[in-house]
Amino acid sequence: MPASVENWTEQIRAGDIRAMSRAITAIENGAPEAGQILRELFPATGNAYLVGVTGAPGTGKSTLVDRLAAHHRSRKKTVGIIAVDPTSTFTGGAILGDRIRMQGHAGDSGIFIRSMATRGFLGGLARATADVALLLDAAGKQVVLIETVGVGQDEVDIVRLADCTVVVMVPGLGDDVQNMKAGLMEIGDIFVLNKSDREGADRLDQQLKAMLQIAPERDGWKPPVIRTVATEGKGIAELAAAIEKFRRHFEAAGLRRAKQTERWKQRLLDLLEHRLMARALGDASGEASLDALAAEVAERKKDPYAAVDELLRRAGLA
Ligand SMILES: Nc1nc2c(ncn2[C@@H]2O[C@H](COP(=O)(O)OP(=O)(O)OP(=O)(O)O)[C@@H](O)[C@H]2O)c(=O)[nH]1
Ligand SMILES: [Mg+2]
Repeated sequence: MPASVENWTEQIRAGDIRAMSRAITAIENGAPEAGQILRELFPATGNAYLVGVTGAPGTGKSTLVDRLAAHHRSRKKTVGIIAVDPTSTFTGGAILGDRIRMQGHAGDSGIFIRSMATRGFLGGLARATADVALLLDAAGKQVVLIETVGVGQDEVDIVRLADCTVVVMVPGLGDDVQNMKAGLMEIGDIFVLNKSDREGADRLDQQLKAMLQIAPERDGWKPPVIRTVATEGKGIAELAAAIEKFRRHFEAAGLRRAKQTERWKQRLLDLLEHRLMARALGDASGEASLDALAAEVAERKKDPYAAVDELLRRAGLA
């Protein structure tokens, strides 16, 4: 291992912000150093508690994450925040708003905030997010909060990384529990009814609770509904307490290891898939040859099975 990488990982472990930022950029770009660094860091991971915060756009996820972070900081816990936007292909726009909102933490070295968006045609945002979470873990962040929008496959994959998933809902979006995406109900360990200062909060509260009543219990845990007004910091302590209760429930029931094994199984599959794809298509000419083959298939000049055989052969995999 080059001395520079060794140095770099030491700086990350010490929580050096510049070293961490550079490593995250390397992860996002799929640079070879990223793999080396993550290998070096891995033995130092496994201590952070990962909380996923998801929900429809504008429900107040960033505000909640910001308040939760402040809650932990007031208890001297170090915090990492990853704001993931699968709908954006570059960092900016709405995410920039998050940065500005979170500037209240500027100058606090106990908190590290990073936005991530999709890069490259091989995708892999969930994989990059998982790697960044490992990096924050190795850097000693005790709580890692991962904010992600919506319920697409990317988001579900991202949420799967978390030890605890918080689903955020608000009254008056017209998305009554009935026509809410089923996916959200299934992934939530805790439901937050944010903007509970707004009209319709009681009704949504009742609907949610009725729905959760009939939902099958998972591992002896009944997801609670926590009412918050994130902008005013109301309900934040209750939310933090619910997350803590969930953590202890899993530890007491001895389920944490089983859940982690399942999580690593998913990650290994994801890493394998990515490695194989990268081998078949990874270099600069990869996307071009994929486009060319796709065009041939679309024109019925070639069948898709032969096209994949060709890709595998070129990569020396068949
Ligand atoms: N009335 C009220 N407004 C809130 C509350 N929480 C957040 N907001 C406002 O709702 C708007 C969206 O909040 P964000 O925290 O950016 O929501 P988000 O879910 O992160 O948004 P995206 O990341 O764009 O999906 C902002 O104007 C907040 O000030 C709340 O509890 N009550
Ligand atoms: Mg946000």
